[in-house]
Amino acid sequence: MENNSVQPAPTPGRLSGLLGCALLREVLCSSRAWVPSLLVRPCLGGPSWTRERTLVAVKPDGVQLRLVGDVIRRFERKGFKLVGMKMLQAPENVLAEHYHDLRRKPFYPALISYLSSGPGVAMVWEGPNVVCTSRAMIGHTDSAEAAPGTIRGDFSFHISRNIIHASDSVEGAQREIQRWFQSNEPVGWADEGHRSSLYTA
Ligand code: IDP
Ligand code: MG
Repeated sequence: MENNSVQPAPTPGRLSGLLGCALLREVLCSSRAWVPSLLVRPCLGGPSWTRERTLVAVKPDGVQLRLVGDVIRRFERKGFKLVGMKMLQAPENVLAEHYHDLRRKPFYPALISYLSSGPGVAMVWEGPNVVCTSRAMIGHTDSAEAAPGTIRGDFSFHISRNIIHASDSVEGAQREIQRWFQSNEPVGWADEGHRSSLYTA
């Protein structure tokens, strides 16, 4: 039987596919100014197993739709580690601080009203490249454009009710975790499973 284990050498067509993939990763994860609303942490190059934490929050519409479990399940199945979680009715002043950059947008009053309309669930997730990966998992801000398979793509159809928040940069994640959690609330725990070597490399 033929041995298929050797990868074929890049042909021009295959090379352009690889470049396309690299370009997509660059668009999703680069810090360039032309994609400010996406991600600012490069996924390409650099240390692969940087330990990171990010803030993920199921918004009030996600709680109403009983999606908290689905969100947790997706992040756990991905292999990320849940180190903090609480349900809270977000105070308007903290929401105003959180969305300070959007304060002049026409939708801002409705956004604050929607997010303070009921309880949400704030979580801290830890893992290699968790900031970048969680942005990919939640999908495009505009649910109408979010790909199937992403959380917003699967559970929401409108930008004004897009189910979930995730920090968009490592620095932003640190600020947001401090905003929504006391310093002693996230709990680090030893990972003794098969992924432990990835977290400590
Ligand atoms: P993100 O949540 O994907 O990071 P941002 O641009 O930071 O997107 O916007 C924060 C939130 O503001 C969005 O998740 C969404 O709830 C809301 N939002 C953003 N743009 C619009 C809009 O055009 N109409 C209504 N709500 C919006
Ligand atoms: Mg944002």
